[in-house]
Amino acid sequence: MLIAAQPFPFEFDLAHSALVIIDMQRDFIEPGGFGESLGNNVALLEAIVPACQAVLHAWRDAGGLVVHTREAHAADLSDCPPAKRLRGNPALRIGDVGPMGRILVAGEPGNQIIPALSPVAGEIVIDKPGKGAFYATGLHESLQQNGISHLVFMGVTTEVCVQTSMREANDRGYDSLLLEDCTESYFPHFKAATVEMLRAQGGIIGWTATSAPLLAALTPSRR
Ligand code: TIU
Repeated sequence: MLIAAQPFPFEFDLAHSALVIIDMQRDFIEPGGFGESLGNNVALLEAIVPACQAVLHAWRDAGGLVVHTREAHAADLSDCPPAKRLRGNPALRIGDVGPMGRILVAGEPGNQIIPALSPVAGEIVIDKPGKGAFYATGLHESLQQNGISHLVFMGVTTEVCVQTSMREANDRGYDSLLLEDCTESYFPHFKAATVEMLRAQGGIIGWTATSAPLLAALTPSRR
C-alpha cells in the first residue's frame, strides 16, 4: 500500500505493519486522572477519539496487527523512578489515590484504555513504565516475532509518549508514520511543532499523514 504522506508517500505492507495506539487511557483523557493532576485541560484530547476509532476498526477489519500501550506502574511503584514521581508540584503524584483510583497504577480504573478503543482478543497490550513504548517492555521482541517493520502511530500526547516512542522505533530500524488527526497534545503548538520536526530533514524520524488516505487504502470499497 502507498499512501499520501509528508515528506513523501509512505509505502507499507499490512502483513509487516502494526498500528500502535499510545496511552489512550482514562488517566490522560478523562477529568480526575494523571493528565489533569499535572494541571492540564484534558478536554482537547477527547476530540480525537472518533478518528482513532475509525482507523482502529478499519485496521482490525483488514487483519492488521494492533498494539495498545498504557503508561502503567506496578502497585508497589518499584518500576517508577523517584525522579518521575517527585518531579514538580502536582496535585496528585503517581501512586496517590485520585478520583479514578491510584494515579498511573496498573489495574486501577483510571489506568484503563478508554472503552471506545478497548483492545480485543489477539491484540498486544503493553504496560510501560516510561514515556517511550520500547523502554523496559517486550515491544521490540513482540514486533520482531510478528515480522513487523512498519509502524502506524496514534495516541497521546503527541510530544511526550508518542514522539518518544517514534524516536525509539526509529533507532530500532522501524519505518514509522504518525496520523496527525489521531494524536493530540494538551498544548496545540507542541503538537504542531512535533509533527513538523518528525518529518523534517527528509523524514528524520518518520512520516506524517492524515487518516483519510490510510482509511481509503484499508477499505478499497470506500474509494
Ligand atoms: N502518555 C503520555 O504522553 N504521558 C504523559 O505524561 N504526557 C504528558 O503530556 N504529560
